[in-house]
Amino acid sequence: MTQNPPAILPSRIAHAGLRQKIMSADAAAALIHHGDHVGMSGFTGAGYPKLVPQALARHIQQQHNAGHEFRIGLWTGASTAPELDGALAKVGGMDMRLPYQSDPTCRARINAGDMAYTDIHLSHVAQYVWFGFLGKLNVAVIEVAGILEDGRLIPATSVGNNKTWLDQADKVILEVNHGHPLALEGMHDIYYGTERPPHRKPIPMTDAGDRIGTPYLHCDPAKVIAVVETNLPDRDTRFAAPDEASRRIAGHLMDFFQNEVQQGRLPEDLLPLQSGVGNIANAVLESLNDGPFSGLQGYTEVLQDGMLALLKSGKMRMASSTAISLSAEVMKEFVENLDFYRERIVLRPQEISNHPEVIRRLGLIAMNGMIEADLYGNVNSTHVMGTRIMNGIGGSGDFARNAYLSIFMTPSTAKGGSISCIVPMVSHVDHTEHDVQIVVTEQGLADLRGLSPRQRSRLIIERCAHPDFRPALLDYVERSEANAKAGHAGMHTPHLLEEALSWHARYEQTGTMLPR
Ligand code: 0RQ
Repeated sequence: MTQNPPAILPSRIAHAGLRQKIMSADAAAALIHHGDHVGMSGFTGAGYPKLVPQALARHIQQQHNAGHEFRIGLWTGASTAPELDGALAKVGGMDMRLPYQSDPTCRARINAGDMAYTDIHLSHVAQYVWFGFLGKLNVAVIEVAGILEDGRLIPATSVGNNKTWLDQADKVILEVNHGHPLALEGMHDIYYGTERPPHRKPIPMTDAGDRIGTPYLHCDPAKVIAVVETNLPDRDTRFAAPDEASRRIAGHLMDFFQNEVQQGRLPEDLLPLQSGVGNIANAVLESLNDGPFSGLQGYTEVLQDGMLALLKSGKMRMASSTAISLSAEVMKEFVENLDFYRERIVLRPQEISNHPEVIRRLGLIAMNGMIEADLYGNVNSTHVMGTRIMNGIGGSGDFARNAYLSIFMTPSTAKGGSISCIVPMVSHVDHTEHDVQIVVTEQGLADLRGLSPRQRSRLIIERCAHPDFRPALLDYVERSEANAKAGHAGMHTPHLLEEALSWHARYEQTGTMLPR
């Protein structure tokens, strides 16, 4: 691992020309026009612009009040925060959004049909934009920790798609956040070596900690139309203390990892860990801190409290990510000990943190949440009852498809036990049976590797389904197989087509999936 020495920075905005472009957020927001495609920074509540989006929302509201149409297409790294997605969704200011969101107001708009949402693999976004599949990127709005004398940018707490937005946008607005510690400088690794096919070369990374780029984002100062100064913290990403279900899920995974090590299928320090968003993922990382494994590595897209705790305790020796998304309390610990963490954390563009080539080469253990799995191991991560978006696929597909081990986890029931998260057929498929190796609920863990569909269905029911739903699931399997044996359907993946989604329909009609 080579570290570039931090550059000398006389002030946060050391470039004389860019200092001339400092203006208010309202003045900067007024430079964005109706119909623009706007690429903003931000990944899971980290490193998003805080003032310009809110000023833009005010501007849009004024335009609407005056009877003018005003909507933008908003592209980001991943989810942001109420000051960005929330503010713009509230005023109906977006006609399309990509590639991932988790904001309640934004979600409600999408599900009401008021705005379009393009839910795509996070590793695909940059190349969609390079090749113009999404149209022209008009404006980039990027939060940074500082600007060097020569115009290079010190990234903030996430990198996401910022490199691509800065390269591709016609115009750039920079939000320089004085709240971010300048000691972030040197933590990032921005790789500028990606070529377009057919000229691509291997990404020169063989270890999760390798540094293959530069700590700074490049930006043509001539494209910068505004610089706005802020001093506001990132979203406080709070985690619930692990509940009983999360603890049991984590426990099943620890037993599984230990057995894999004993069988010689995993090394004693495991393999680089990818961990998804949310409380369960965080609880699993907390369990690793109490577990027998050490010398761990992280290769993930979002670094949450649990992973920082592993770095702090020394159980994890390094972590690569594209964003640091912490609770306010743990952020304080991070900032106070930045010299320690700068040696152990690398923040990369999401086209590299989520790159299939690197994920496959490093041999990741990918652990992600899901909404439901079916009897054959297909997984729905995104749609409630098949039609309403929750968040989006995010990076889960990038990791699941290419990892050495792909694990999906959920409590066995949702909504107070009225919904079974193990269903006859998933109501939407994000990860097919071919990309799902381990399914785990608080009930137990099903290792699906090498099993045929009919072997999988019995194991998933026995290990993962809640006892309240097991008899009905088994009954479905037995009747599906009898129907197939009678010649009415195939025996490879037996289903009763008219009944396969009846559990979801029953929930929509009666408020419970439980049979009457
Ligand atoms: O809704 O809060 O209204 O009660 O879904 O569920 O159990 O709190 O779980 O926070 O881990 O989220 C799949 C959404 C799980 C997440 C998902 C309801 C449940 C609750 C949340 P309420 P939990 P989590 C890295 C990788 C896709 C993206 C991804 C996710 C809410 O993990 O978005 O993995 N994954 N990215 O009640 C109806 C069911 C349900 C259900 C749960 N079967 N039916 N509702 N819920 N199961 C990060 C990035 O890519 C950026």
